Amino acid sequence: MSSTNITYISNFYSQEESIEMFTKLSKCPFKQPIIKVRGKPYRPLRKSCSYGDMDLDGHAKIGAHKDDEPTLDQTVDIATLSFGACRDMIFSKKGCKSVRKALEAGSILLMHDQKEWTHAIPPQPCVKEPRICLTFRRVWSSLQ
Ligand SMILES: O=C(O)CCC(=O)C(=O)O
Repeated sequence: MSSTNITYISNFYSQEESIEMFTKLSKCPFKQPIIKVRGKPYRPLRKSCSYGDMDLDGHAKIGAHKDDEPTLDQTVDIATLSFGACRDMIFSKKGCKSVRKALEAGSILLMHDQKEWTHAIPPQPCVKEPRICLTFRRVWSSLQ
């Protein structure tokens, strides 16, 4: 697993803490803004607010992508906390076998140097419950 440059810790929060976090976070003002994908309006099944995302159920998905925006400090790990439903994340790199990792409630995922890897949340229609994730990144306040 280390070849994907991730560290995964299950039970970073206890089950009780994780349920409490989910309950509190559910009250946050998550919104579903209409976005444009290849010029066409699209309402994602993922709700967002400034500090996190909520997947309404297993139909919500994210395509393979890299978190490589120029505004992100690539020298700092990206951390994701997961609450609620367990969803999978798929890590892929050209020429390597993809790695599928279940992100359990109360877990933390650290993505280290991900320059060569993409990650995706595939649809899992059997998942009927919502999931909330909080993602922490260091963003440059201004480009130098
Ligand atoms: O849902 C997640 O845990 C991660 C979402 C994601 O891929 C991202 O924020 O770049």
